[in-house]
Amino acid sequence: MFKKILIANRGEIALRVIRTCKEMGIKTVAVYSQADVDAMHVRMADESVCIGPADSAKSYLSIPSIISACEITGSEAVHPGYGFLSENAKFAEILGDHGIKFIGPSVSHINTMGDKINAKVQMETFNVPCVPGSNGEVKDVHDANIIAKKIGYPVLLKAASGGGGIGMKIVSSDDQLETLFLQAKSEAKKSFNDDTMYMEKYLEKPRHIEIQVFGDGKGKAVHLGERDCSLQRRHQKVLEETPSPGVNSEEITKIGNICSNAISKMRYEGAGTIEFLYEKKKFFFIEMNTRLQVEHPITEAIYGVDLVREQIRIAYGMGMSLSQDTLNPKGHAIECRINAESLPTFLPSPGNIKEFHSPGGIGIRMDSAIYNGFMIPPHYDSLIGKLIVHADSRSMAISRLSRALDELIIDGVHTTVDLFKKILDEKDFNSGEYNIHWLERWLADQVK
Ligand code: MV4
Repeated sequence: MFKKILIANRGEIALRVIRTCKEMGIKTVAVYSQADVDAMHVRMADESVCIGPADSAKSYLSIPSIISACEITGSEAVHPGYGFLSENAKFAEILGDHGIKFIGPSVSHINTMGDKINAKVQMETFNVPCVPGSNGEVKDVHDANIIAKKIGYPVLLKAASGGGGIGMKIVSSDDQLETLFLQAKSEAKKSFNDDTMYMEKYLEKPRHIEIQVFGDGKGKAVHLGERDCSLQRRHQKVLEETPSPGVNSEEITKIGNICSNAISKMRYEGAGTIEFLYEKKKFFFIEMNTRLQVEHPITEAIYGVDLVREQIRIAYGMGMSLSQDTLNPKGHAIECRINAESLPTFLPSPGNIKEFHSPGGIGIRMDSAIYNGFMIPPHYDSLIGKLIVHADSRSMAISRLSRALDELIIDGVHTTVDLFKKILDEKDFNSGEYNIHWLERWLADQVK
């Protein structure tokens, strides 16, 4: 087994990976920017290396700095976490060139799934249901007109190098098409330095359901059920849960097996998430993520697995310890992403944590890297903790979550904790009848 792993990330996910490494007897190296000198992941790691100034571009996104930290410490592998360089094929490739194992899928799979057009082509070859669309690039306005007429309005323009909603444009009629197509193309060029566009039928009221998959890189693959991520604000997930209250287990088994079959045929290595929209009892593939997701703990809760442990084992070349016939989900899990943001504006609220008390008790997990006296830096995303609850049923998970939120104390900065207390009281949330638009509409009603 690896003797030393470098975690190329910060905050709660760095801590989360360090915890599993320690349990596996693996030494850990933390990297940190000058703004993270007092961060908990630095304190928890066996060794730490300052890799640059607060600016991510010169620290957490600096491939040379991270490679140097690997060389200095003799790290044999790198866990990238999520965000930062976790889906950067160049980073994975350069690590490989230096004989350092990137804990994740192959460079070619990262590249394929990073191009949303190629991702769809790949999934279609394995009969994964996709959103009807252009089946490839939409080259110009003339092309766009023909394809939109074939698909039928409303259509959605998307950037091939996009993801997470950046660069998307909804087109409701052909008189809007030319303007929006040219706008989308120039925004994509600016954001991704790639203006390749594609088009899909716009699904009006879907749920966002993602399937967790895992492969050994040699043809073995499993799925670990779904996560319902429909409660989003401006393409930022706010609350996730599993099982989804809007999909029955037979449908999940069916789509899960389609996904694990695709992963097997691809010889995909490691953890992956296949994202779908779900509408009128049908799944439509939109994207695949080749990283461990923020919301992975709810899957770990109901399956009783440690996905980071599995990632490290596979990266080291050990066989899959996961097998579909022993993966049996139990109960219901919900995750709240707690941000240092003030309500109702959601403006970031960095500052000093005067008091932090984490909830406890049966079925409670709090993944966070804050502590009493910690100064939340303004340079990074505002996620300061993930509260995950697990219980035998959805209604019990909701009441456990309500109790845990009441116990949670974070004083000194504004947080989004109160948002969750209100959501839990909502009829639509309790009935599970929500789609990807519900939260933003509900928030708009709150400020009327
Ligand atoms: C869509 C869609 C409707 N129809 N594609 C948003 C980010 C990226 N994951 C894809 N997204 C969407 N793609 C078609 N053909 C609606 C969205 C979307 C969305 C998807 C999931 C969760 C929240 C969302 C919020 C706005 C739009």
